Amino acid sequence: MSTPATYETILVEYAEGIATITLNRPDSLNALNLTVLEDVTAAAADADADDSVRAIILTGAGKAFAAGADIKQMASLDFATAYRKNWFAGWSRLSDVSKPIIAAVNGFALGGGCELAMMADILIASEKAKFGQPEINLGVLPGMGGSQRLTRAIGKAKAMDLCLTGRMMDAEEAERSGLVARVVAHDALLEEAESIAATIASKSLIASSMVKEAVNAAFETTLQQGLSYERRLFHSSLATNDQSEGMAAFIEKRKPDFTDS
Ligand code: CO8
Repeated sequence: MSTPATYETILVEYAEGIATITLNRPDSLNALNLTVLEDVTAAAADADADDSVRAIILTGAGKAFAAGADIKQMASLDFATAYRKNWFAGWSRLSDVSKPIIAAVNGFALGGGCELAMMADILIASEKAKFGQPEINLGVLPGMGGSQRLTRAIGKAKAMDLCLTGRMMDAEEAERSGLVARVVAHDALLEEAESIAATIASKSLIASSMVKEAVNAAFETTLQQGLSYERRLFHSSLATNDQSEGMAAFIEKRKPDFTDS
């Protein structure tokens, strides 16, 4: 595999088709500042462009995934600057990544940290994980998608509860609510994330990217538009060598050898 670039606020490792991006500011509970934004989005774009990477894991060092936007940096931010620079809009670059992203939530995922996790495609949580949108305690509101993605993920009742009270929800409640796909023992979190990533990495990259595109389209379209979009993507998949190989392998009772073509 190729060697990833190095960054100030994150660790990046490539191994066996998986890029692991670790938020690495444990002293501030991986609070998200502009450098973190630039580092994470650049590392994710690099991994997306690198042919040796087939899935991406995003996690945090220490006891937090990320405890939100960096309050110390944000405290002096004024309206004019934030508005003119469209402050923190750059996080949307993560949504341009076509390869599947797994958020392995190891601890606190609060405010922008919860919102960052929700930008991933699959969320798995350590039993120690805690989720919340505590911005209201700071006299502000979610600003990186908490009011939108959380509401779509867990519905109005729980989203209002979390955003208006600022309370935290534990991993079990997060799974029950539909925010996370799996909860695992804390020490098994990375292993589980790697196992999911390896499973995805063994598939056709074209098919996994199309799955991601189709599921995400469900949040942007009416049902009829979404069904039509999915059907057209399916039709397109018939033009790939991986479709011929996948179906031939099934009929010949052997493992497919996908070539991402
Ligand atoms: N920003 C900066 N520093 C932080 C943050 C943060 N979000 N969270 C924790 N830290 C720092 C603490 O200040 C402390 O630093 P120091 O040792 O220098 O005092 C260190 O991390 C350890 O934290 P604690 O001592 O507080 O650790 P505890 O285990 O006692 O508490 C908590 C853990 C409960 C997670 C607590 O740290 C906390 O409540 N943190 C803040 C959580 C929060 O309010 N998050 C939301 C921030 S706002 C936001 O995310 C908005 C996103 C949208 C942006 C807008 C886009 C347009």
